[in-house]
Amino acid sequence: MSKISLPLESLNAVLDGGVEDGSNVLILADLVVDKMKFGSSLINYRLGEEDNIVYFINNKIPIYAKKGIANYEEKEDKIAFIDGFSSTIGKEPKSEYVVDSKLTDNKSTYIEESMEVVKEAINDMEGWGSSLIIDSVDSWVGHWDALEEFLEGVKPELESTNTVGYYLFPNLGFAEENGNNLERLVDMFDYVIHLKGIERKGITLKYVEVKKPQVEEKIPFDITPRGLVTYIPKILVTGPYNAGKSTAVKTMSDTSVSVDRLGTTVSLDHGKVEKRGIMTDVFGTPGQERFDWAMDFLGQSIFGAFLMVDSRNPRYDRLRDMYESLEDQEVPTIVLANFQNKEDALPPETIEEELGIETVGVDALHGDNVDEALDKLFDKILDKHSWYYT
Ligand SMILES: Nc1nc2c(ncn2[C@@H]2O[C@H](COP(=O)(O)OP(=O)(O)OP(=O)(O)O)[C@@H](O)[C@H]2O)c(=O)[nH]1
Ligand SMILES: [Mg+2]
Repeated sequence: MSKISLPLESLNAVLDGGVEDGSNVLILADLVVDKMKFGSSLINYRLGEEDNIVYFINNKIPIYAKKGIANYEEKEDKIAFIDGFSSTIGKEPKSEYVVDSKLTDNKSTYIEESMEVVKEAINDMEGWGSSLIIDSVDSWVGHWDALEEFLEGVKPELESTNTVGYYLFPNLGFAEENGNNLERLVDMFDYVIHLKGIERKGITLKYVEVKKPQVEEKIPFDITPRGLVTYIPKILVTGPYNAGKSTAVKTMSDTSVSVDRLGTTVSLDHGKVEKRGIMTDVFGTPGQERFDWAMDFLGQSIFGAFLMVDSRNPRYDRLRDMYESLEDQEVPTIVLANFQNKEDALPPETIEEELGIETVGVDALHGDNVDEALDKLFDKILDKHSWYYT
């Protein structure tokens, strides 16, 4: 048995590398999560890992699903579509594999035939190591016995061909405590991965909860055109006037925007950062006290913060005030001791001692140590962020 990786690094990390070969994986997606995009990301990723794909579609005609697959033309011979839908709407199916029964007829007959076609398609795939995608389980709701038979019937095929079966299922109201049906589903699968979404102060937080095996850690994520990333919605760069906040936002970001007048920030800096499979939005506040409203406004639902210091002249009192409000909200914070390229800069150790907050020395203008500081803050945030969701 070997582990098959999924398109999200931190998810693989909590699963010790991914899911077992030959297993059945239920992917339960809350409605705020675009299940279709998740499915495409999974397929694109597994194609990149040289998998063959058997893609069973029973909720749209396959042509719509093809659109989500990157380099479809190039990979065409690696993907077998099973059209489980056209017959239902009376359309001529064009795929290699077809389920003739209609979804609207006897469900058990439909599911049974689907199983036979899936088995055939898996066995036809050349080479070893594949992914089976079932999109979607929702039309089988209530037909739990038939679903169970399907899973059991397909399982030996998965195992003998080193294939993982992924079953996509929109969460149409299986609330957490909604007992029996969910429990039964969880029993049937080897893995249950719940893609959740909650609304927090105007931000939709999406995160992965692994229900089976039960994993405590939650993984915030987002779906980008290039695939899945761990997503941290808001990191703040704050600190006194002229400490180098705007410079730091610019240096650490792939793309950024600042609104400055006569060299001082009058609105928020905003940058997008993507590294180590983690994406985040970074916001820099204006440093002058007359702009403290920006902090009040941004200070809600911050995931982490950099407190920027001019190491030649740390304004400790102002910094302590600023830190207090972050501390109240238990925001993971790192002090950036900036201007380390200047002779008269105090060393980060001195500042850390004075403030009692983890401090990293940086030169924001030239980017020295900025990546390291980001890594540290990411780790701090991901270590403790599970409480955001409770
Ligand atoms: N030499 C050097 N110059 C820096 C460094 N960081 C920032 N600067 C310069 O310091 C000046 C102020 O930097 P900003 O990034 O605008 O400071 P800020 O904290 O955003 O300022 P406000 O928004 O007005 O509070 C700019 O001229 C930067 O180029 C650094 O590490 N080394
Ligand atoms: Mg600024």
